[in-house]
Amino acid sequence: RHQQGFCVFCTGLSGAGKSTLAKALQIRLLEITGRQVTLLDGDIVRKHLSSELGFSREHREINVRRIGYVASEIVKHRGIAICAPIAPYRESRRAVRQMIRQYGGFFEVYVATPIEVCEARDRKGLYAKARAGLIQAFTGVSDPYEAPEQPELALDTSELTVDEAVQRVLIKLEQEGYL
Ligand code: GGZ
Repeated sequence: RHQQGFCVFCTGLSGAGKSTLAKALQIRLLEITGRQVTLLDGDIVRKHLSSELGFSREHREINVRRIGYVASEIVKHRGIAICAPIAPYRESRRAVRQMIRQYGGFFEVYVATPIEVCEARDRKGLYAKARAGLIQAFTGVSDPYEAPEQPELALDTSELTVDEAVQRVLIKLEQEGYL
């Protein structure tokens, strides 16, 4: 069967649950399709591909476009890519969408967990540091996050289990003919 490549692009605040969703989705997609799934997680990409970049608007946009470029190469070759950066700017998400759409499917998943929940979780203690002024330009605290206006899917992980969230993504992919 003719298989198209596609990209699931998760965007949302730090601590929203992007990585958790992305990892669970990676496993499920491998189980269902038997195809390899490449995960481009925010912190891993920063380590290997964007280690010289900080968190200014300019640097975030460069980082997100790099992720988009790698994902577009994967999709071009009929692969499956899952991206999970914060990607706070609409403009760079739009650019990534455009890059990928010429080769295959693009699914923007807004991981819309309220900041109060992200901050209460504060799994890495970053919100506390940001509030204390120890981290500057922290998304949602002292730096913007432009919420997606028309994502393919919006999920509030404070109201869903990981499995339920994964299931929602899978249903969407199936409806669009990618599974
Ligand atoms: C936001 C920051 C910052 C600032 C460090 N603002 O929850 P984490 O820790 O593991 O994931 C966050 C990660 C964000 O990197 P991304 O590449 O996803 O961001 S972007 O798409 O905007 O380029 C967080 C950590 O890095 N972190 N400082 N100031 N997040």
